[in-house]
Amino acid sequence: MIKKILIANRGEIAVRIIRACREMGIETVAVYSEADKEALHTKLADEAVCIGPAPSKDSYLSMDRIISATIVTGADAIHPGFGFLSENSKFAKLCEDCGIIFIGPDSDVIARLGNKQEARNTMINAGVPVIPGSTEAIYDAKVGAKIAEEIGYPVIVKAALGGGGKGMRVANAPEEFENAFQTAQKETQMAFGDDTMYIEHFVEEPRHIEFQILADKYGNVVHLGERDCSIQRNHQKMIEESPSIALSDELREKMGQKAVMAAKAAGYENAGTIEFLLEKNGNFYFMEMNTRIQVEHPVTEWVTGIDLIKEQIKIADGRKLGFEQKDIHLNGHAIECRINAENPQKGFMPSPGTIKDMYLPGGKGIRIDSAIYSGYTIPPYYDSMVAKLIVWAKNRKEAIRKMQSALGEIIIEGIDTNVDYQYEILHHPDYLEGNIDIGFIENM
Ligand code: MV4
Repeated sequence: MIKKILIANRGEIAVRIIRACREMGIETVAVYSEADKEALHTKLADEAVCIGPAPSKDSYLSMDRIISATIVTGADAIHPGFGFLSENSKFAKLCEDCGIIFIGPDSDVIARLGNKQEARNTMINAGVPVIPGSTEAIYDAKVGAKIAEEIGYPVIVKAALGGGGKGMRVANAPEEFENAFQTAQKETQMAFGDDTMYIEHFVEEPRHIEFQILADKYGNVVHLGERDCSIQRNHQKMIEESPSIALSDELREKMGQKAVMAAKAAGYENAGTIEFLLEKNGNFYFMEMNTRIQVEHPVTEWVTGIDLIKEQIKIADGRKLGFEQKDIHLNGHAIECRINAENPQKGFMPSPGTIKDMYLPGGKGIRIDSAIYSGYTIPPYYDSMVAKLIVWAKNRKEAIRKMQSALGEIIIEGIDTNVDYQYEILHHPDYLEGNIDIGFIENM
């Protein structure tokens, strides 16, 4: 049985995991960098181990140091949170080899799904709809151009090891292909030390719809409905909601079934997310599978009533899922706004520094997941997300009203934030109508 968990992360997600552990009677170990001595996760955990200097590569990305801290403190398991080592198959393998429970899927499953080209083929074989495109790895622009012609323009060239928008280029016509391919491939080589590419038809003006799944060690898989994550900027999500108003009950059931099929085909265990692109005509396509807990998991927690972090821990501990698909119902509407320390007026430039004073809203249907406090100094080394504001109400209209009101109450002094920008989105006529796609921010 898991008695002690080391949390290989920082910020609000580390705090979120510590809280879940405490409620379950599990001891917690925080790891922190020299820049995070005063961080909330360092203070809240039962034990805290300094694992190195501020730069992530010397601390939160240092596999040896994190494994050492786990062994020294006698923790049974590691929760990787999101980002950092959470989708690193080498790290998961290292945990397995050291007899430490990695709270996530098997290392080979992470590796297989991390290769988007392989993941695509897994889904084709499983009967999950994928975007029309190549089925073999492509290394050569000439070969690619022929395949692009067969797929039909516009096409998008993607990195097999990519995701999150890196190593991706669109070609609208044959004369753009070679340049798009070479640029994407160069970027891919630089970012991943690999130049394997694949090509898909470019889907225009889709929504980003993702399905949350849970899978235990015994082959039980359920989906927990969807999140609409179309409001994003440069592949950074800003607002997420559940359910999506673009889905009818019929479409939800169809996509949910495919999400479960996808997880089963991958031999998946633990919490995961199937990303789909949804076209205006209702066609949907598998894009990627994320093998971690996600930033936006609270909206799913709120409409399903299921604590996803606790479920992750229970699954890793070998427990059977305590519910079936028929037990899961989406109730009401939840919206999350990510609060970042950044200046929208200055191209969203990060704005680290000391929080001189702050006031965060509360009340019925309002949840804040954050790791900031008055007097805290946000270090410049890590992600700029400092809080998540999540609201719930019985329908979308009321949830929007609640979010508008809550955003209006936030005071964070001493640093710049995107709160006013979020407030603007929450009053935009297209957002209010639910008339959104992945181009929303760009076209705002
Ligand atoms: C696409 C696409 C359109 N067509 N693939 C962006 C990140 C990576 N996960 C894949 N991405 C996309 N793939 C095809 N065939 C559009 C995007 C895309 C996108 C997807 C989801 C959310 C925001 C996005 C912003 C720009 C592009």
